Amino acid sequence: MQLLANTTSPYVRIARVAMIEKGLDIEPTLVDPWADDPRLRAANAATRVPTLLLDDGTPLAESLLIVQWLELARPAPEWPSLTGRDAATAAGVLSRAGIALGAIDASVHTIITRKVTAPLLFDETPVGLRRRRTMVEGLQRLEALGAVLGSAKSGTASGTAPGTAPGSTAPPLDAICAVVLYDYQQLRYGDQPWLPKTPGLQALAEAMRQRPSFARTMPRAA
Ligand SMILES: N[C@@H](CCC(=O)N[C@@H](CS)C(=O)NCC(=O)O)C(=O)O
Repeated sequence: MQLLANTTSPYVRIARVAMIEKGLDIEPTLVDPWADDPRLRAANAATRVPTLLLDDGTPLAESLLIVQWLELARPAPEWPSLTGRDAATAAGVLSRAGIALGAIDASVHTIITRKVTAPLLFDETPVGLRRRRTMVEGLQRLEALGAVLGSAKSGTASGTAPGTAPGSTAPPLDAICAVVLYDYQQLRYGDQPWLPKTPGLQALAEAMRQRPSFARTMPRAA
């Protein structure tokens, strides 16, 4: 198995955290998607990270499809469930994960568009401001959901008794995505005055760093 990855992508981090929580702690193969790395291009028509090559050579693109495969390849109860073991739990987890993913998409879109619009700053255009609003509102909504994310982080979705300390049990997908969003925002926009203070998310992110899955995948600018 080979994970084609880079050190900054929040999508890569979602896949890596999920893999490590499922016991698949493989060293990523670092590639630069923007340099059209031939290994990435061969495996993924979109030439994007993450791309996971399974042992039989099957390439899996898209972070959430990798998570979907992991749920089947390493199912509960042997492994932690990342999305929940019943439809009602999964609905809550996936709904909250969707808020974080919308903000992650807006965040990455802003960074990528800066590459092509410079020196015009995309951020101040109507679309750029819309993306910023998505980031701000996404963070604020997740912050307001703190208690619910708190129950997710204590392992409710994976069937673990609620009330355990943050970071002490495997987090479901909503907590993974919320923390990936928070840490990516700090890396990319930590100095921006518009970035809202989200002390609940900050505490969750700091607690999750106790886990190797989060500590070893902290985003680093290339
Ligand atoms: N929806 C994809 C997004 C992946 C993605 O956009 N990855 C970026 C890095 S953050 C990339 O490889 N970009 C290269 C490109 O767009 O050409 C996922 O969830 O995996």
